[in-house]
Amino acid sequence: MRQCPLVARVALVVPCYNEAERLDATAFRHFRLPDDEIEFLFVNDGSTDTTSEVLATTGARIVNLEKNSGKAEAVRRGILAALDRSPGFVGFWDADLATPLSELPGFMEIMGSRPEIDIVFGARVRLLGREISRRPSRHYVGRVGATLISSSLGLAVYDTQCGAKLFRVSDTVREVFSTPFLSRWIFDVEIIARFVQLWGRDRVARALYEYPVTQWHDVKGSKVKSRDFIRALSDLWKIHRAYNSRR
Ligand SMILES: Nc1nc2c(ncn2[C@@H]2O[C@H](COP(=O)(O)OP(=O)(O)O)[C@@H](O)[C@H]2O)c(=O)[nH]1
Ligand SMILES: [Mg+2]
Repeated sequence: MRQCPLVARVALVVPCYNEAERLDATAFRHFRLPDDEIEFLFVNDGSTDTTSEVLATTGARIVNLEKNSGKAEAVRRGILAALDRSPGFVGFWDADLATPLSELPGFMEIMGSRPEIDIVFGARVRLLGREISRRPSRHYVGRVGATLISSSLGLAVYDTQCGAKLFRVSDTVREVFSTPFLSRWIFDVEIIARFVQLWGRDRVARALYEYPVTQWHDVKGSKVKSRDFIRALSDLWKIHRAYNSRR
């Protein structure tokens, strides 16, 4: 049951790099939360296609980055812009809606009923009765990566790479997003590493909730290539060194 009766304001950042073909502007324009207010903030990350025209039809706030800076920086800049208007919750969501927006009320349900939870990460767990369809190659590579990530962080996190995440706004969130990330590929891991640095591992383990989404599907046109797995491994090592040595 929801503990806080007030209507919350939620700002969701959507990073977009050449998304003209994939972006479903209508889905974003019509989406409403049942109990809360939602504001989308699109970050056009130096797209070279007609993304800016498509984004204009959403009627939402747009942050334009002059040159392509990568998802990590696009999300970070979007979150900082969103925080300017003091929402209660900020998050980010992949433009291809691989996680449909219909999952967001479930994230808010957790935030509303569990005040000790400050971070909700979507998790792609393939269970019967759910619609989680992921290419087998991406699934297995992803599971190897997830296992390495979890042992590097020292946290039993199952899936750091689902593109659907929500945070309860606090000074810690402002600090986590205040400076550029080292990693272009797995900044989601770095987000956790920053929370661990500020709060300690035990508190993060109590404040982070992995929400098993009921629907998730691979959307064609992914910009992630196989060689990015190697880059992700090297980023994981970079994050491990940078944040573990400072702890
Ligand atoms: N800003 C920015 N976003 C990107 C870039 N590459 C991918 N994205 C965004 O990150 C999200 C996920 O990208 P996608 O290619 O679907 O990756 P995948 O789902 O992990 O295979 C989408 O919202 C993309 O627009 C990039 O270079 N810059
Ligand atoms: Mg995708």
